[in-house]
Amino acid sequence: MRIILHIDLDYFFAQVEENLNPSLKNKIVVVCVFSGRTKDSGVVSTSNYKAREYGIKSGMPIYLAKKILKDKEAVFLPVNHDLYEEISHQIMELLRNFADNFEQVSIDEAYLEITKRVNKKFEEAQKLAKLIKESVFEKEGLTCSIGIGPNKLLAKIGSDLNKPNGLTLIKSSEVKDVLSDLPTEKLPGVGRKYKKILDNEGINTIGELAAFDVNNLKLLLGKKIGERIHRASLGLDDEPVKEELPKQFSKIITLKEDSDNFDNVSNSLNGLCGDVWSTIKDEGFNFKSVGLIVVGDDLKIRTKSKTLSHPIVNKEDIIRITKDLLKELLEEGTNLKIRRIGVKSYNLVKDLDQRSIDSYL
Ligand code: TTP
Ligand code: MG
Repeated sequence: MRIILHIDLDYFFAQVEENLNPSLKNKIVVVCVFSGRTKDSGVVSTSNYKAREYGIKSGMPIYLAKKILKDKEAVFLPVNHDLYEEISHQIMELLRNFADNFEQVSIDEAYLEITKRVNKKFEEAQKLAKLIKESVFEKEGLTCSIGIGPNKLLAKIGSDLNKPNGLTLIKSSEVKDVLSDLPTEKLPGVGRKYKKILDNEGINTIGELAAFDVNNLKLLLGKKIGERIHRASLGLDDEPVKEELPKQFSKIITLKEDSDNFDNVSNSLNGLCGDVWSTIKDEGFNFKSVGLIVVGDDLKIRTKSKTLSHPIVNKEDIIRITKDLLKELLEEGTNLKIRRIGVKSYNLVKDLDQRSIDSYL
């Protein structure tokens, strides 16, 4: 038997903004990714729970959110990604210390296997989860929601059930009671595509999914996915909690204006390379490959990359390489007008030297 926690910070970006400026706490707050093209182009990144009462959601166009909230006193803020990354990093390092095994899954989410630490006892796990919530609040002033279960699946479902500031335990014996009436899309792995297929079959709840013949489900969704979703509907999941090395780091921006001029475009590479470089160094990696990503005004994506035989050791090298790649791309003479440009680094290796130095500090 395993005991696993899933931790998800509540309205993360918006909660950070509220902490930064406490006068926002009673207001409707919408954090936006402004694309910079026109005043309101872009999408909602996230919003606080007051905004959600009006149906404001991640991914919604900003103009639509503004329309819905036009008679309300709402605050629209631009994302401050560096700040959220930094706070996320601090919290993840804190959480890691509470786990036997740790796996970060997104900027504000992680799984902690705590089986050994709590002697396989759910009551102990609840105490530890409370302690974790207190520690995160004390250190960063943020609330989170925690799900506890015998596997990742039930922990994840649990963390979502009583948001915000929730703490929810789902034991195997409670699966039927807790899951049966939930809509199928609450099951991790059932995205929009599969939900549609299930809806067509009249399967709307997880209980109905669990009662559906597994062989017919495999015919509908494919063998592997059908099997996995059937098991999930019964609360079963064997996925281990394990830390994965990231495969790449990248950053992409939209230019203020489409351009085919090398000087105009290459200027933005200094900042992009600087950002990718500092993220990688902060995370303790080296890398051997650099890629340039370009989206044209035709919205087609073009990439060019270079792999070296040894890790890249200074920021100027990545700037020089991406500028060379940009030059090559523009010289290919395809009338390319660049709309978005990005830099990625991959073929990562752990920067052991840096880690060992850090650990002595
Ligand atoms: P989520 O955990 O999905 O959302 P949340 O933390 O804002 O709210 P909840 O209380 O429901 O957990 O995502 C974490 C952050 O990731 C979120 O604060 C902003 C960012 N994000 C986007 O920028 N775009 C998106 O479409 C989503 C879903 C999240
Ligand atoms: Mg969250």
